[in-house]
Amino acid sequence: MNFKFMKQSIAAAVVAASIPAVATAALAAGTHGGGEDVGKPGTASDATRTIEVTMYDNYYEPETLDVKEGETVRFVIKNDGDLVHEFNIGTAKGHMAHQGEMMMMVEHGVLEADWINWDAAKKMQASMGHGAHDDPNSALLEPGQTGEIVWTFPEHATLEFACNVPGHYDAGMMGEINLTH
Ligand SMILES: [Cu+2]
Repeated sequence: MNFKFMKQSIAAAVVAASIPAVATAALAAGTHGGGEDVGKPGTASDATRTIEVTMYDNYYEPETLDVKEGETVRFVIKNDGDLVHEFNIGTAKGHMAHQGEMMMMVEHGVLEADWINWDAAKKMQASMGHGAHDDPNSALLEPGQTGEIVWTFPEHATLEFACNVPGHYDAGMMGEINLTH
């Protein structure tokens, strides 16, 4: 993997991108869900099962997820790629908003292609009120790292899991979450 090239790609994506109005509105409201009920953080002891998700450059295994309405699931997420990746549960609209936020993380030197500058993240959090990337619906992982999310799904929602690192969603790094009875 050519990191130099990836960094240039991300920088180019940042320059080329303009953050949609909907993204700005969602950021201002402090929500990633776009107003829709996306579920809430769960407790590990309530989890009915553990689903292992592996992240590669730039796709997930498995490609889609089947979850029961209202189910609490423990996700163990492993980044087996050479790049930073995210596993984020939300609506398509929410992901779009989050992509704008992560673009700003690139601009502030928080998000590099293959590592995360948490010192820069702290500075961004202090000056802008976001950037620490500590949302409970997301795991942002460097290559080789493993993370965990416990999530209680809502009764009705159209949800996706996605990587909002600039360029990755558009490269196909997203999958449907099928909510079943
Ligand atoms: Cu990714």
